[in-house]
Amino acid sequence: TPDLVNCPSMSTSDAQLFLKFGESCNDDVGIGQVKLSADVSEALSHGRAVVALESTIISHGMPYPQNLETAKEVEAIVRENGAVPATVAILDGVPCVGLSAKELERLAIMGTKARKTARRDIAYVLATRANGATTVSATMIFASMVSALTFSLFVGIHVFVTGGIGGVHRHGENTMDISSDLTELGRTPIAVISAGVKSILDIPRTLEYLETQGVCVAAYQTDEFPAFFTETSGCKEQGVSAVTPAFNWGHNRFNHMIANMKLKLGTGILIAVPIPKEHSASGSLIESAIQKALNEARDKGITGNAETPFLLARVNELTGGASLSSSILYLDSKDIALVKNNALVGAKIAVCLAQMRE
Ligand code: PSU
Ligand code: MN
Repeated sequence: TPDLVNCPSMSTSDAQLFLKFGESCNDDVGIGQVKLSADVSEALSHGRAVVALESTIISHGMPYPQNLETAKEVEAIVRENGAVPATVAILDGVPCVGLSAKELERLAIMGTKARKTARRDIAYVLATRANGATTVSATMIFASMVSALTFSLFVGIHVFVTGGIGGVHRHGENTMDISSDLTELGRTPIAVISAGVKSILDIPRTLEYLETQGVCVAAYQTDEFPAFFTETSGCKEQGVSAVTPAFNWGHNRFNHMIANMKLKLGTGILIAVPIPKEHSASGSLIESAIQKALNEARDKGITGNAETPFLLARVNELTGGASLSSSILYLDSKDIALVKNNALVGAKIAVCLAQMRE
Protein backbone atom coordinates (compact mmCIF):
# COMPACT_ATOMS: atom_id res chain seq x y z
CA THR A 1 0.00 0.00 0.00
CA PRO A 2 1.16 3.54 -0.72
CA ASP A 3 2.26 5.49 2.31
CA LEU A 4 3.30 8.68 0.63
CA VAL A 5 1.38 10.66 -1.87
CA ASN A 6 3.11 13.14 -4.07
CA CYS A 7 0.96 16.25 -4.21
CA PRO A 8 2.35 18.76 -6.70
CA SER A 9 -1.09 20.34 -7.06
CA MET A 10 -4.62 19.50 -6.20
CA SER A 11 -5.67 19.15 -9.80
CA THR A 12 -3.07 16.52 -10.61
CA SER A 13 -4.81 13.20 -10.61
CA ASP A 14 -1.91 11.12 -11.93
CA ALA A 15 0.68 12.01 -9.29
CA GLN A 16 2.98 9.26 -8.17
CA LEU A 17 2.35 7.15 -5.13
CA PHE A 18 5.36 6.26 -3.01
CA LEU A 19 5.92 3.39 -0.66
CA LYS A 20 7.22 4.54 2.69
CA PHE A 21 6.23 3.59 6.21
CA GLY A 22 6.62 4.67 9.80
CA GLU A 23 7.64 7.72 11.79
CA SER A 24 11.29 7.25 11.00
CA CYS A 25 10.70 8.05 7.34
CA ASN A 26 9.94 11.72 8.05
CA ASP A 27 13.41 12.75 6.91
CA ASP A 28 12.82 11.19 3.50
CA VAL A 29 9.61 13.04 2.83
CA GLY A 30 10.21 15.88 0.44
CA ILE A 31 8.48 19.23 0.41
CA GLY A 32 5.26 18.91 -1.57
CA GLN A 33 4.61 15.41 -0.33
CA VAL A 34 2.04 14.20 2.13
CA LYS A 35 2.61 11.21 4.38
CA LEU A 36 -0.27 8.83 4.92
CA SER A 37 -0.53 6.57 7.94
CA ALA A 38 -0.52 2.84 7.19
CA ASP A 39 -4.21 2.63 8.19
CA VAL A 40 -5.25 5.47 5.94
CA SER A 41 -3.31 4.32 2.89
CA GLU A 42 -4.68 0.82 3.32
CA ALA A 43 -8.27 2.12 3.59
CA LEU A 44 -7.88 4.35 0.53
CA SER A 45 -6.38 1.65 -1.60
CA HIS A 46 -9.47 -0.47 -0.89
CA GLY A 47 -11.85 2.43 -1.43
CA ARG A 48 -12.96 2.39 2.19
CA ALA A 49 -14.31 5.32 4.21
CA VAL A 50 -11.84 7.75 5.78
CA VAL A 51 -12.71 10.69 8.03
CA ALA A 52 -10.30 13.60 8.53
CA LEU A 53 -9.85 15.12 11.99
CA GLU A 54 -8.12 18.39 12.83
CA SER A 55 -5.35 18.79 15.39
CA THR A 56 -5.58 22.35 16.72
CA ILE A 57 -8.20 21.06 19.13
CA ILE A 58 -5.56 18.63 20.42
CA SER A 59 -2.70 21.12 20.73
CA HIS A 60 -4.59 24.24 21.74
CA GLY A 61 -7.95 22.95 22.92
CA MET A 62 -7.18 21.05 26.09
CA PRO A 63 -4.22 20.25 28.33
CA TYR A 64 -2.34 16.96 28.23
CA PRO A 65 -3.35 14.21 28.94
CA GLN A 66 -7.04 15.10 28.50
CA ASN A 67 -6.32 16.09 24.89
CA LEU A 68 -4.79 12.70 24.09
CA GLU A 69 -7.65 10.81 25.71
CA THR A 70 -10.22 12.84 23.79
CA ALA A 71 -8.38 12.47 20.49
CA LYS A 72 -8.22 8.69 20.97
CA GLU A 73 -11.91 8.52 21.91
CA VAL A 74 -12.93 10.50 18.84
CA GLU A 75 -10.80 8.22 16.62
CA ALA A 76 -12.42 5.20 18.28
CA ILE A 77 -15.92 6.49 17.51
CA VAL A 78 -14.98 6.91 13.86
CA ARG A 79 -13.69 3.33 13.78
CA GLU A 80 -16.71 1.90 15.60
CA ASN A 81 -18.86 3.41 12.89
CA GLY A 82 -16.98 1.80 10.07
CA ALA A 83 -14.53 4.49 8.91
CA VAL A 84 -10.79 5.04 9.38
CA PRO A 85 -9.76 8.24 11.21
CA ALA A 86 -7.14 10.48 9.59
CA THR A 87 -5.94 13.03 12.11
CA VAL A 88 -3.99 15.68 10.21
CA ALA A 89 -0.90 17.47 11.57
CA ILE A 90 2.51 18.63 10.37
CA LEU A 91 5.37 16.83 12.14
CA ASP A 92 8.97 17.87 11.47
CA GLY A 93 7.73 19.75 8.43
CA VAL A 94 5.92 16.72 7.03
CA PRO A 95 2.17 16.97 6.46
CA CYS A 96 0.76 13.76 7.95
CA VAL A 97 -2.70 12.49 7.04
CA GLY A 98 -3.40 9.92 9.72
CA LEU A 99 -1.21 9.74 12.82
CA SER A 100 0.19 6.65 14.48
CA ALA A 101 -0.42 6.22 18.22
CA LYS A 102 3.11 7.51 18.86
CA GLU A 103 2.67 10.54 16.63
CA LEU A 104 -0.66 11.39 18.23
CA GLU A 105 0.92 11.21 21.66
CA ARG A 106 3.84 13.35 20.54
CA LEU A 107 1.50 16.06 19.31
CA ALA A 108 -0.62 15.91 22.47
CA ILE A 109 2.44 16.33 24.69
CA MET A 110 3.73 19.15 22.50
CA GLY A 111 0.49 21.07 23.08
CA THR A 112 0.71 24.76 22.27
CA LYS A 113 4.39 24.39 21.35
CA ALA A 114 3.05 23.14 18.04
CA ARG A 115 2.18 26.09 15.86
CA LYS A 116 -1.51 26.68 15.20
CA THR A 117 -1.42 26.22 11.44
CA ALA A 118 -3.98 27.69 9.07
CA ARG A 119 -3.51 28.01 5.29
CA ARG A 120 -1.21 31.02 5.57
CA ASP A 121 1.13 29.20 7.98
CA ILE A 122 1.66 26.00 5.99
CA ALA A 123 4.58 27.13 3.84
CA TYR A 124 6.47 28.49 6.84
CA VAL A 125 5.95 25.35 8.94
CA LEU A 126 7.12 23.13 6.07
CA ALA A 127 10.08 25.32 5.20
CA THR A 128 11.35 25.34 8.78
CA ARG A 129 10.60 21.64 9.29
CA ALA A 130 8.51 22.66 12.28
CA ASN A 131 5.51 21.10 13.99
CA GLY A 132 2.08 22.42 13.15
CA ALA A 133 -1.34 21.60 14.50
CA THR A 134 -3.77 22.12 11.66
CA THR A 135 -6.89 24.26 11.97
CA VAL A 136 -9.98 23.56 9.92
CA SER A 137 -8.56 25.34 6.87
CA ALA A 138 -5.22 23.50 6.80
CA THR A 139 -6.86 20.16 7.57
CA MET A 140 -9.23 20.63 4.64
CA ILE A 141 -6.29 21.35 2.34
CA PHE A 142 -4.33 18.18 3.13
CA ALA A 143 -7.38 15.92 3.22
CA SER A 144 -8.60 17.10 -0.15
CA MET A 145 -5.11 16.84 -1.69
CA VAL A 146 -5.35 13.15 -0.95
CA SER A 147 -8.81 12.89 -2.55
CA ALA A 148 -7.51 14.54 -5.70
CA LEU A 149 -5.14 11.59 -6.12
CA THR A 150 -7.56 8.71 -5.72
CA PHE A 151 -8.99 6.60 -8.50
CA SER A 152 -12.69 7.33 -8.21
CA LEU A 153 -14.93 10.24 -7.28
CA PHE A 154 -16.24 8.72 -4.09
CA VAL A 155 -12.92 7.35 -2.89
CA GLY A 156 -10.76 9.70 -0.86
CA ILE A 157 -11.30 11.90 2.15
CA HIS A 158 -14.57 13.68 1.58
CA VAL A 159 -15.63 14.09 5.18
CA PHE A 160 -13.90 16.05 7.91
CA VAL A 161 -15.14 16.15 11.48
CA THR A 162 -14.46 18.95 13.94
CA GLY A 163 -16.12 20.57 16.97
CA GLY A 164 -16.64 24.10 15.79
CA ILE A 165 -15.29 26.08 12.88
CA GLY A 166 -13.97 29.62 13.00
CA GLY A 167 -16.21 32.40 11.72
CA VAL A 168 -16.69 36.13 11.43
CA HIS A 169 -15.81 37.70 14.76
CA ARG A 170 -18.14 40.20 16.34
CA HIS A 171 -17.24 43.66 15.03
CA GLY A 172 -15.58 41.82 12.15
CA GLU A 173 -16.85 44.62 9.89
CA ASN A 174 -14.23 46.80 11.62
CA THR A 175 -11.49 44.39 12.60
CA MET A 176 -11.68 42.17 9.48
CA ASP A 177 -11.13 39.23 11.81
CA ILE A 178 -12.71 36.54 9.68
CA SER A 179 -11.42 33.00 10.06
CA SER A 180 -9.66 31.55 7.04
CA ASP A 181 -11.87 28.49 7.64
CA LEU A 182 -14.59 30.35 5.75
CA THR A 183 -12.53 31.19 2.67
CA GLU A 184 -11.20 27.63 2.66
CA LEU A 185 -14.75 26.30 2.55
CA GLY A 186 -15.14 28.42 -0.57
CA ARG A 187 -12.21 26.85 -2.37
CA THR A 188 -11.59 23.32 -1.13
CA PRO A 189 -13.97 20.44 -1.81
CA ILE A 190 -14.62 18.56 1.41
CA ALA A 191 -17.62 18.34 3.72
CA VAL A 192 -16.98 19.76 7.17
CA ILE A 193 -19.14 18.34 9.93
CA SER A 194 -19.30 20.69 12.91
CA ALA A 195 -21.69 21.76 15.65
CA GLY A 196 -21.91 25.17 14.01
CA VAL A 197 -20.23 28.38 15.09
CA LYS A 198 -20.01 29.60 18.66
CA SER A 199 -22.19 32.58 19.51
CA ILE A 200 -19.12 34.42 20.77
CA LEU A 201 -18.71 34.91 17.01
CA ASP A 202 -21.17 36.68 14.72
CA ILE A 203 -23.35 33.85 13.40
CA PRO A 204 -25.50 35.82 10.91
CA ARG A 205 -22.43 37.48 9.37
CA THR A 206 -20.66 34.12 9.25
CA LEU A 207 -23.53 32.78 7.15
CA GLU A 208 -23.43 35.90 4.94
CA TYR A 209 -19.74 35.37 4.37
CA LEU A 210 -20.24 31.70 3.54
CA GLU A 211 -22.80 32.77 0.94
CA THR A 212 -20.25 35.14 -0.60
CA GLN A 213 -17.80 32.24 -0.74
CA GLY A 214 -20.38 30.04 -2.43
CA VAL A 215 -20.50 27.49 0.34
CA CYS A 216 -23.46 25.13 0.61
CA VAL A 217 -24.58 25.20 4.23
CA ALA A 218 -26.69 22.36 5.51
CA ALA A 219 -27.98 21.51 8.95
CA TYR A 220 -28.52 17.94 10.01
CA GLN A 221 -32.24 17.17 10.05
CA THR A 222 -33.26 20.81 10.50
CA ASP A 223 -33.39 23.95 8.38
CA GLU A 224 -32.17 26.21 11.19
CA PHE A 225 -28.48 26.74 11.70
CA PRO A 226 -27.59 25.53 15.22
CA ALA A 227 -25.75 27.78 17.68
CA PHE A 228 -23.22 25.25 18.92
CA PHE A 229 -24.42 25.02 22.54
CA THR A 230 -28.08 25.30 21.57
CA GLU A 231 -30.17 23.83 18.80
CA THR A 232 -31.31 27.19 17.50
CA SER A 233 -29.58 30.39 16.44
CA GLY A 234 -32.50 32.24 14.90
CA CYS A 235 -30.74 31.90 11.52
CA LYS A 236 -33.38 30.17 9.44
CA GLU A 237 -33.76 32.15 6.26
CA GLN A 238 -30.11 32.40 5.37
CA GLY A 239 -29.81 29.64 2.84
CA VAL A 240 -29.54 26.85 5.37
CA SER A 241 -31.06 23.66 4.05
CA ALA A 242 -31.80 20.44 5.88
CA VAL A 243 -29.78 17.34 5.06
CA THR A 244 -31.23 13.92 5.80
CA PRO A 245 -29.40 11.33 7.91
CA ALA A 246 -26.81 9.31 6.04
CA PHE A 247 -28.77 6.07 6.32
CA ASN A 248 -31.29 7.53 3.88
CA TRP A 249 -28.71 8.41 1.27
CA GLY A 250 -28.47 4.95 -0.20
CA HIS A 251 -32.14 5.15 -1.19
CA ASN A 252 -32.02 8.71 -2.39
CA ARG A 253 -28.77 9.75 -3.97
CA PHE A 254 -30.05 13.23 -4.57
CA ASN A 255 -28.53 15.15 -1.74
CA HIS A 256 -26.38 18.24 -1.34
CA MET A 257 -23.08 16.54 -0.85
CA ILE A 258 -23.37 14.18 -3.77
CA ALA A 259 -24.55 17.00 -6.05
CA ASN A 260 -21.64 19.17 -4.94
CA MET A 261 -19.18 16.35 -5.63
CA LYS A 262 -20.63 15.20 -8.94
CA LEU A 263 -20.73 18.71 -10.38
CA LYS A 264 -17.18 19.26 -9.12
CA LEU A 265 -18.12 22.70 -7.88
CA GLY A 266 -14.81 22.78 -6.07
CA THR A 267 -16.32 24.28 -2.95
CA GLY A 268 -16.64 22.76 0.48
CA ILE A 269 -19.88 22.07 2.22
CA LEU A 270 -20.67 22.83 5.82
CA ILE A 271 -22.90 20.37 7.64
CA ALA A 272 -23.92 21.65 11.05
CA VAL A 273 -25.13 19.06 13.53
CA PRO A 274 -27.29 20.39 16.38
CA ILE A 275 -26.31 19.56 19.95
CA PRO A 276 -27.86 16.21 20.98
CA LYS A 277 -30.98 16.46 23.17
CA GLU A 278 -29.30 14.86 26.18
CA HIS A 279 -26.78 17.70 26.34
CA SER A 280 -29.06 20.60 25.58
CA ALA A 281 -29.77 21.54 29.23
CA SER A 282 -26.11 22.05 30.13
CA GLY A 283 -25.51 23.58 26.70
CA SER A 284 -28.13 26.21 27.48
CA LEU A 285 -26.33 27.13 30.70
CA ILE A 286 -23.09 27.81 28.85
CA GLU A 287 -24.95 29.69 26.16
CA SER A 288 -26.69 31.95 28.69
CA ALA A 289 -23.31 32.72 30.29
CA ILE A 290 -22.00 33.69 26.85
CA GLN A 291 -25.00 35.95 26.28
CA LYS A 292 -24.56 37.57 29.71
CA ALA A 293 -20.86 38.19 29.04
CA LEU A 294 -21.67 39.65 25.62
CA ASN A 295 -24.17 42.06 27.19
CA GLU A 296 -21.64 43.09 29.82
CA ALA A 297 -19.01 43.71 27.18
CA ARG A 298 -21.47 45.89 25.28
CA ASP A 299 -22.48 47.84 28.42
CA LYS A 300 -18.85 48.41 29.32
CA GLY A 301 -17.94 49.43 25.79
CA ILE A 302 -15.40 46.62 25.47
CA THR A 303 -14.81 45.97 21.77
CA GLY A 304 -12.09 44.99 19.30
CA ASN A 305 -9.12 43.01 20.54
CA ALA A 306 -10.17 43.37 24.15
CA GLU A 307 -13.49 41.68 23.65
CA THR A 308 -12.57 38.03 23.18
CA PRO A 309 -10.25 37.85 26.24
CA PHE A 310 -12.95 39.59 28.29
CA LEU A 311 -15.61 37.13 27.11
CA LEU A 312 -13.42 34.12 27.75
CA ALA A 313 -12.58 35.20 31.29
CA ARG A 314 -16.13 36.22 32.11
CA VAL A 315 -17.75 33.03 30.81
CA ASN A 316 -15.20 31.05 32.77
CA GLU A 317 -16.19 32.92 35.94
CA LEU A 318 -19.91 32.69 35.29
CA THR A 319 -19.79 28.94 34.82
CA GLY A 320 -17.51 28.49 37.82
CA GLY A 321 -14.77 27.31 35.51
CA ALA A 322 -16.27 23.86 35.81
CA SER A 323 -17.56 23.45 32.30
CA LEU A 324 -14.84 25.36 30.55
CA SER A 325 -11.13 24.98 30.22
CA SER A 326 -8.89 27.76 29.00
CA SER A 327 -10.98 29.03 26.16
CA ILE A 328 -14.52 28.82 24.86
CA LEU A 329 -13.18 29.29 21.38
CA TYR A 330 -11.62 25.89 21.71
CA LEU A 331 -12.67 22.74 23.42
CA ASP A 332 -14.22 22.26 26.81
CA SER A 333 -16.06 19.35 28.33
CA LYS A 334 -19.24 20.21 26.46
CA ASP A 335 -17.41 20.50 23.17
CA ILE A 336 -16.07 17.01 23.67
CA ALA A 337 -19.60 15.64 23.70
CA LEU A 338 -20.29 17.61 20.53
CA VAL A 339 -17.17 16.45 18.72
CA LYS A 340 -18.02 12.85 19.57
CA ASN A 341 -21.51 13.25 18.21
CA ASN A 342 -20.12 14.86 15.05
CA ALA A 343 -17.67 11.97 14.69
CA LEU A 344 -20.55 9.53 14.72
CA VAL A 345 -22.50 11.48 12.08
CA GLY A 346 -19.38 12.05 9.96
CA ALA A 347 -18.34 8.41 9.98
CA LYS A 348 -21.81 7.34 8.83
CA ILE A 349 -21.75 9.83 5.98
CA ALA A 350 -18.27 8.70 4.94
CA VAL A 351 -19.31 5.04 4.94
CA CYS A 352 -22.36 5.87 2.85
CA LEU A 353 -20.21 7.74 0.27
CA ALA A 354 -17.66 4.94 0.10
CA GLN A 355 -20.49 2.54 -0.79
CA MET A 356 -21.29 4.69 -3.82
CA ARG A 357 -17.87 4.34 -5.41
CA GLU A 358 -17.96 3.51 -9.04
N1 PSU B 1 -13.73 27.34 17.15
C1 PSU B 1 -14.16 26.40 18.03
N2 PSU B 1 -13.33 25.40 18.34
C2 PSU B 1 -12.09 25.30 17.79
C3 PSU B 1 -11.62 26.27 16.87
C4 PSU B 1 -12.48 27.27 16.59
O1 PSU B 1 -15.28 26.47 18.50
O2 PSU B 1 -11.38 24.36 18.12
C5 PSU B 1 -10.25 26.15 16.25
C6 PSU B 1 -10.34 25.32 14.95
O3 PSU B 1 -9.12 24.65 14.73
C7 PSU B 1 -10.55 26.38 13.91
C8 PSU B 1 -9.66 27.48 14.42
O4 PSU B 1 -10.21 25.98 12.61
O5 PSU B 1 -9.80 27.45 15.83
C9 PSU B 1 -10.05 28.81 13.87
O6 PSU B 1 -9.15 29.77 14.32
P1 PSU B 1 -9.21 31.29 13.75
O7 PSU B 1 -10.47 31.90 14.31
O8 PSU B 1 -7.98 31.92 14.30
O9 PSU B 1 -9.24 31.20 12.27
MN1 MN C 1 -8.88 35.19 13.40
